[in-house]
Amino acid sequence: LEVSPMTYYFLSTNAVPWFPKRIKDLDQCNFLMTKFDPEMDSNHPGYSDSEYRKRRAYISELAFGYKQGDPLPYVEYTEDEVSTWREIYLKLRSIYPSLACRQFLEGLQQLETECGYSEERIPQLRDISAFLKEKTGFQLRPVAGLLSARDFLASLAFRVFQCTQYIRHSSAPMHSPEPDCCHELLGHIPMLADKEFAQFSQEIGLASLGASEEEIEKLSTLYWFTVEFGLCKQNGTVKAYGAGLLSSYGELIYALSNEPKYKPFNPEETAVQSYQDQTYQPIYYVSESLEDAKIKIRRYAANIKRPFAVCYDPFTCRVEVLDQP
Ligand code: HBI
Ligand code: FE
Repeated sequence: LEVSPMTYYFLSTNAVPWFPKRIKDLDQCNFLMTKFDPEMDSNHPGYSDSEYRKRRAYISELAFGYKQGDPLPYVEYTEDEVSTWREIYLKLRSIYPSLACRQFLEGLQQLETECGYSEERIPQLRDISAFLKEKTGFQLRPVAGLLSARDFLASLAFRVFQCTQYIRHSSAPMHSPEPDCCHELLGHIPMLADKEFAQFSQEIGLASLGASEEEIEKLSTLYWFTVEFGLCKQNGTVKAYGAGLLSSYGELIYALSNEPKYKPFNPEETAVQSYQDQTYQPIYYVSESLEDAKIKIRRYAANIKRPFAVCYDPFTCRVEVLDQP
């Protein structure tokens, strides 16, 4: 795992790593990973497209300049960008009814009627954030790319979802090696409109605060096999609730094709399963229901050893740190 200089300092002195206590502290949770950056990675589909890189640099600046409480940046998307979005939206929309879980379909439906989701335009983070705030208390914050697991998970403790605002390169509309607005807006946002799922996400976040590097690695693996690639049973069939699946036409079909391997979701086992992010997953974890996944994650989190306990106060948006009895 790549860690920020601050985290490295705390870990090397055996201290509890710094973590955000107030929502404003999320301005400090901005350590980006270099993996998949179109400026650094010659395999990135946008690597040799200078126009694309200029566009990405512009949208990155909006995220770098953002401070908690600022209005979310508005991006005027180009024809080319909207056409990439349209292609993805229409393709995925056609298979959601048979493959996505109920909570996702309900969320998407609401986003279509209340938030302007359609193939015609890329929805704005500002509108989505206001919508989510009313539904589940989640809010968005713009981010320039792939964040460190520690910083990404910490924001979930405050019901803040770090959201990229750029779109993938038009030469590869069906696959993106890094998160982009199609992944966030189609994969994650509909699920975050569900109360139970919002709570599930926040609990993973709270469990990560001040955790050791080993625990962060395990929590991010759990996150990977649930929030990103999770399957769950519903009315006797298996449906997708993971955002990595719900934003990838090819992998969504593959994941439910009976071709890959399936295992029942069990946090202790799932947390140490190896995974890769270059191609489809060879294995998926299936939970009995979303509620069951939430209960199991909660039990797992309660067993993580930390010399303190944390408690979120929604009135002040602060994390209270308590001595472990
Ligand atoms: N950063 N911007 C961004 N978006 C994500 O979805 C994301 C991330 N960093 C880490 C991460 N997801 C997870 O894979 C876990 O490591 C927490
Ligand atoms: Fe994601």
